[in-house]
Amino acid sequence: MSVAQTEFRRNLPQVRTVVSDTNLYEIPISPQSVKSEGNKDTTARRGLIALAIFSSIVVGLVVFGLVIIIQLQSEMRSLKGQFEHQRNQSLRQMESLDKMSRLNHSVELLLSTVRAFPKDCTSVNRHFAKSQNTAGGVFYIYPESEDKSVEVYCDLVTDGGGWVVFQRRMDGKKDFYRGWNDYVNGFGEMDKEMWLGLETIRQLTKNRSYELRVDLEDFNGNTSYAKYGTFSISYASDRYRLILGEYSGRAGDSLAYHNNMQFSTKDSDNDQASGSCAITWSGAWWYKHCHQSNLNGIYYQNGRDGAQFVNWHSWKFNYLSLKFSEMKFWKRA
Ligand SMILES: [Ca+2]
Repeated sequence: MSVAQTEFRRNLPQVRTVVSDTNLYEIPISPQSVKSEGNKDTTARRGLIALAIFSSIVVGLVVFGLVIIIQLQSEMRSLKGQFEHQRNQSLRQMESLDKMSRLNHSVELLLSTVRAFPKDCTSVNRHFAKSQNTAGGVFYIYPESEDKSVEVYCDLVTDGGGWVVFQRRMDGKKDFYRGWNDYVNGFGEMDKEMWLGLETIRQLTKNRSYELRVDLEDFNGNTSYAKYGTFSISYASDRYRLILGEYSGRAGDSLAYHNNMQFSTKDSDNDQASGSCAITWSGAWWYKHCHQSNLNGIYYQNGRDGAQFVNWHSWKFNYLSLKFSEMKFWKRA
């Protein structure tokens, strides 16, 4: 097309083609009509933009909401975890407290039993001593039943402890030259010079097997001991005969000579001598013809040789008087 033709075409009125039944017409398009089309396009675009903005906002809100929900769920899970942890911790603490409470109850029960009715010196507790010192203390024990107590001194230290002390010499303050009834019933204070009593010794040793231990000390501070694997004494009408087991120790065996002998006092001669050993040697013992030990003899304040004094012949190989003696028995395991 030439420039002239192009110019000619630009000057022609704009037309639009109309199809009517069988004829084809071209109708000029007025400028008003063209303007209206343009406005419609603009409105549509604006609508689309508004729609896009609206959609973006909605999508943004939805995304924001989802993020919040996810965060809340995460927080909830975290809180739930913390709660579970704390609950488990509390349960564990409650279980521990319950266990401790039950343990305390058991200990209290045990202590009350021990406090109330120890059967012998192996089950006493220092908390419930009537009086005590470094070596032991005075306790009530219940060897037969809960109705009948016996006051004894328990040696809780020597040779593992648990010994019932039934004889002690330590300072000469108590007179041991006494008659039958005193030796049957006992005399002295349990934590000082004392004799527990033949009947009590009989009752405490008659049902089970016991060991005997004799602790000795001279006036120079030397100590020694003798032990016997079994120890008991017979009943009253048999005059509390001595029944001993095998000897062990360092002091020598000065009691085997007296094994199977009956007990004698100055007013009850049950020995095998023609006279009264108790009177001759100023004591009370399981005398034979008469003795190799005399721990209930006269207390002499300094070491001195004499068979009437407190002595244990096989330790010193004479009758040197001793400063200290203790006789005690312990329940064999
Ligand atoms: Ca005699």
